[in-house]
Amino acid sequence: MEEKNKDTNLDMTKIKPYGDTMNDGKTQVSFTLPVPCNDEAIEAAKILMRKMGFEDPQIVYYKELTKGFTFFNCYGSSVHTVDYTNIHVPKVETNVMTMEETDQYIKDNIGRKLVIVGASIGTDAHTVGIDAIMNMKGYAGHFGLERYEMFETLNMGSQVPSEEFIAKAIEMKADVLLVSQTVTQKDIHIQNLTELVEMLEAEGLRKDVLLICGGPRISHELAKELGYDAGFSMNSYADNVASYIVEEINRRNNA
Ligand code: B12
Repeated sequence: MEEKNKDTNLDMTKIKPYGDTMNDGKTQVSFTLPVPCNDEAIEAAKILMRKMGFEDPQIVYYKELTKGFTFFNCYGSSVHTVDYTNIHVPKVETNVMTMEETDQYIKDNIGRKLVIVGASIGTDAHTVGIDAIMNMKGYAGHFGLERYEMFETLNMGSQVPSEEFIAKAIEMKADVLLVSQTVTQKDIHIQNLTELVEMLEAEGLRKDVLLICGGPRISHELAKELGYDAGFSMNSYADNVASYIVEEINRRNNA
């Protein structure tokens, strides 16, 4: 592109995707159409791109996945913009402490070990998320909750039925329940998370525990909507969760 055609204006009330130059709107989209892999399929993909708000659609890769299904990689320029200045996302607000500071905070303010039980519940077989938060060795340079002196922890792993999870929480007199959900197909995570809350309420336990969920497609806002105290998503670490736990339990103890 010639220098004189470059748009260098950045208006935070009207942001759009950035590819080569400011405001060019360049976006990559991939999808599959349930049609045979031919010229009509490519045209259908371009029409769909225009309907989705992309100018100058280009199909840069396409391949038959199986008979009657075609996969596309497309480029296009988004015509839409977003007012970034008007976005406010609810999130867990915590003063993040180190492991040593958190242990000291518990000794100074709570005066006993806190019991934490975690699991990936329901049909969900993904353990890496809950392990990242709980495992002794930690994740991405952040030690997990098992390493904290003032936490007594149990990581029950994956595919744990809600009944078993609750039974263990009762047995261990858990202060905190950590629930992981990774699979979101057909909103199975909503179903699993809701079922757990309902069972805790039915047992009269909901108010006695700090109930936290997490996963790549969980937000704090969704967690609150589903009846959880907090939700953590990608790029959250044991120290974020630990700091929230101790500050919140201390706040509740003093309420
Ligand atoms: C590894 C993996 C697997 C492994 C899991 C092994 C194991 N022991 O966990 C295996 C091979 C078993 C697997 C199976 C399946 N998988 Co899989 N899997 C993945 C993969 C590649 C990585 C997930 C991962 O480990 N991420 C790393 C961790 C550290 O990240 P995280 O989970 O986001 O965790 C962080 C945060 O979210 C948060 N967090 C997570 N949990 C919690 C909990 C609490 C309390 C807190 C505070 C924070 C927190 O903290 C963590 C650290 O920051 C993803 C794709 C991807 N690249 O993400 C697909 C993916 C998650 N899998 C997927 C699918 C569909 C499946 C299967 C259903 C496939 C199938 N048809 O059989 C099955 C699941 C069957 C079942 N019953 O659950 C889809 C899910 C799509 C969706 N939106 O639902 C993905 C996204 C792949 C894809 N693109 O299609 N999978």
